[in-house]
Amino acid sequence: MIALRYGAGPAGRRQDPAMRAFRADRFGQFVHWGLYAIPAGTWQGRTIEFAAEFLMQSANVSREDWAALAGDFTLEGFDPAAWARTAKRMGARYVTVTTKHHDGFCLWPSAYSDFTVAATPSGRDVLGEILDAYRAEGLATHLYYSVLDWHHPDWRYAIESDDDRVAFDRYLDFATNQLLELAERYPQVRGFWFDGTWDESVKANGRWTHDIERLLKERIPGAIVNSRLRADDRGARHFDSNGALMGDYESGYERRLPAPWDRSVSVHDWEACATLTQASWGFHDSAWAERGRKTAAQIVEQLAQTVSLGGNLLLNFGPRGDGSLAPVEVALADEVGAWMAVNGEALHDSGPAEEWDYPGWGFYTTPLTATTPEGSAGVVHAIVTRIPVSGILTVALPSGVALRAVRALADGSALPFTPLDPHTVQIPAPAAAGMPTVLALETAPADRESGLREPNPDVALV
Ligand code: JFZ
Repeated sequence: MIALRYGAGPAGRRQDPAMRAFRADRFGQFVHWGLYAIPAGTWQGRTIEFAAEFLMQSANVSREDWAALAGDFTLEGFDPAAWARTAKRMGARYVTVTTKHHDGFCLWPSAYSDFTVAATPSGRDVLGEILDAYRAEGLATHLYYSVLDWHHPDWRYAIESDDDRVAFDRYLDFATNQLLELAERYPQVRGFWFDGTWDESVKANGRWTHDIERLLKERIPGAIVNSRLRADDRGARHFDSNGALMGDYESGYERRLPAPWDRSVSVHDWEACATLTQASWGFHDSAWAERGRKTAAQIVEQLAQTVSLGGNLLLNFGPRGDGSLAPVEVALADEVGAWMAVNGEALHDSGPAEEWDYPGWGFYTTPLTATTPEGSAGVVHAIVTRIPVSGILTVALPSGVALRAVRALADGSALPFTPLDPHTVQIPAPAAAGMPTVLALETAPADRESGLREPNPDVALV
């Protein structure tokens, strides 16, 4: 054990009500909205095939030219109630909103910056309106904050001189002030999602990442903070130099997921984030961004994979420059939502079905409350995402578990199944329907000694 002052706390996995609620929510909406939504990936006629929120950097735009976009932030189509209803219909239970992205523009009228919504034509507290709208729909709210800041003169990528150190200390004070300001203005938020913390300057300030997490939790008891904020005394990120997770949940899975069979991730809480387009978080108005746009079936499959491994999925939306959602994103949300309305029970309030091995044709989940010390009892949901060519779903039952019934979650109808031996069952695969099918596997404890075992001594038995 390396002695660390700014490493992980001793507490381990949180079990308080806020954390349990976050864990049970499983599905959140990420919202990336800022000035970058106005040029939407194109600067002076040149479309840059890179994330829209990076355009200031990728198109080499000066601070002044970028700041001038604030004059076009007119909110003509801004309807946060419509965003919130869309998220709710989709089945998202919380939202994480960008308060300030790398370009430094603040969606709230911060007293510590002149580059905020206060300097736009409406002058409105856009962030406050968004948070109110989501809360009115019953969704929990989290705040995204980029520590990296291309606008602030004191930001440094690395500390290479005393001047850098003095400037960056001023920068960290500024960030502290802004974060405490956010906590004071929006005390109902459930958590903070930090980003832009990968540079040497931040890694050399593990103490700040440690202290700001503590401060925010003092101001908002129960606040949930992602691991991406954190660095330890030695600059280790996410996990401290002893391998312990910092922050409340791991947030490193970005546009990728752990392998379906990799149960090791479920030892801690985690949240993956995903784009709807191939690779842009902010609205990118181009054929490039449309390439690889995800379908509802892909989203549901990712969500099922995530929940089966004990994680949450934060699915990103990039509202347009006028503040309206792109119709294609609303349509996607509604398609996912139509499926979730029928099958969401298999994902919300659910987690890994421990001891049920990855079957290859889909994912197993079980209600969080149904997990007993002996393993899962009651019901296991099988989310069928890949129908075998054979038309047969083979289910390997954990030892001590018997299958009583198989039902289609959608209509409750009972499906036939054939026990092959006490540990293996075959179910006729559902017909391809364009979207995953959920089967509710109703289980009961089995007599562990019952049933004949394979007599061949060359077969390894477990
Ligand atoms: C960051 C941002 O730069 C991006 O604009 C967006 O906000 C996203 C959610 O977060 O992008 C990252 C951060 C981390 C990785 C990749 C992109 N990563 O760890 O692979």
